[in-house]
Amino acid sequence: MYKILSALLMLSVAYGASAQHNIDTAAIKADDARISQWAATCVVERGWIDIADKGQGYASAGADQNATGPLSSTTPNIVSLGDSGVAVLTFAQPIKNMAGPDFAVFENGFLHPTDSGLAFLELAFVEVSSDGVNYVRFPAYYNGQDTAQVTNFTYVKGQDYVNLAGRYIHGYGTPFDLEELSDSTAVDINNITHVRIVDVIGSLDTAIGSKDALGRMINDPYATVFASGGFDLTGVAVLNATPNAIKPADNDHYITLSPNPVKNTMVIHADKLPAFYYQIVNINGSTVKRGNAESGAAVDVSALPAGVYYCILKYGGSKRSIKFVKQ
Ligand SMILES: [Ca+2]
Ligand SMILES: [Ca+2]
Repeated sequence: MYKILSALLMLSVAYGASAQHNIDTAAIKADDARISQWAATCVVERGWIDIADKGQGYASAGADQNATGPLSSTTPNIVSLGDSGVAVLTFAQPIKNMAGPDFAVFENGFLHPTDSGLAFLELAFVEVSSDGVNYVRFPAYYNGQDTAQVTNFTYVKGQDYVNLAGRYIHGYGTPFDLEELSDSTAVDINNITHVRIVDVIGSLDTAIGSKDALGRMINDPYATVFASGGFDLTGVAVLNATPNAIKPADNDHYITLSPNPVKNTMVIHADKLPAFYYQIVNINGSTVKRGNAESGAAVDVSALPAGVYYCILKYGGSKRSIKFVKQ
């Protein structure tokens, strides 16, 4: 206990007060109304208690099935991955790329006792596959300091970790948007069958540590010499921002938005459709505007905050989603 308290004191001096709370609007709460399913199966290949001292064996806390089904509402139900450990999860229904984030990964991090801008977090890479063989990793970025090793007593800022699971505390999932992988030919982002979670080896030693998408060392707690070392997976939730699957592009109904990016007024061109219903959804999956329209309709978007949106058009039982940027 003394050790923990002195570590806290040291850290609060080093970091000072943090303005931004660990939990922001992008975090996915475990009871989010958009959650349509949780992982059905989980198989873990445990990593090392300490990758630099393999004689200590593998992490062993928790059981694989602790990561399936909804999050436990009481104590975190974990399975620990250990250094470089891997979890592969499958789902009753394939995950599709819908408007906004498509799934969220939960870990058991916790807040600093007095500074809600800091938290103890353990991070993991996230990869997806459409066949269980070929995986594509979400590009991960670490923007924090890389001079002092983050240890088992260090609290960090979650916003320094981008596209890394575990960036939020227990009960709040890190969102992942398949749209970000739309250029990848190795997976079908409308048919994701497997999600793979890979523990970040937090060591700043370039010989053993994990690197981000730009080749930078990721500073994550190391060494964590326990049976519960490494990323502690608690669950993976699939989000379903809109009730039905969006059909792939339909050549019979060529639809465009202009201008894109847009400042004030956006025109929806859909010459081959007599009429349609449109819905503008923000990156969090919330509908910000909707209505019935015909091709050439001008939609006033001047009041929307700048950012990425999706315009969803529904017609004759079909649906089409087009991304646009509001300036
Ligand atoms: Ca998406
Ligand atoms: Ca780790």
